[in-house]
Amino acid sequence: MATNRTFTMIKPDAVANGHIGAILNDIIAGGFKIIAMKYIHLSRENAGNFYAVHKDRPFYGDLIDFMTSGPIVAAILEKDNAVEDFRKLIGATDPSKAEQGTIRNKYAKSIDANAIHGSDSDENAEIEGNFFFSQFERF
Ligand code: FUP
Repeated sequence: MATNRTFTMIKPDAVANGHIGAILNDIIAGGFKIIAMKYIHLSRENAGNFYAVHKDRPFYGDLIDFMTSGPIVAAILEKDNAVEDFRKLIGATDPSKAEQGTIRNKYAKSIDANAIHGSDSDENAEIEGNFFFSQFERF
């Protein structure tokens, strides 16, 4: 079932490389409305909790190191069919496989430093948005 909200993070590599503005432009040009947004530096505890689903994967330690290496931009986005359409806009997890013109194709360098996150299901969009934003901030 399509819902109208998804959750995203502009990751530390894209922030450090000066791509926040360009990525937000792409998101807005893609038809998404920004519902909530914050610029924060994740603690190891917060990053560990956010990525708990990956804790047994071989890349988990590197993922936490990377996601705490600098600030990120977290946001809730609204559009019809938001989860699926946003995954299309950002492209494949591995930027070398991401379609031309997608955010990862344009701004990501590797599968770990891949510029941006997008929720993979309506359920996770809700969980991830709630992780970063209080009810008051989500209006
Ligand atoms: P995605 O949903 O596209 O963000 O991808 P996954 O949920 O599979 O992976 C979450 C994050 O783990 C990725 F953004 C980057 C990291 N990752 C790696 O570092 N190596 C991998 O082989 C796969 C994922």
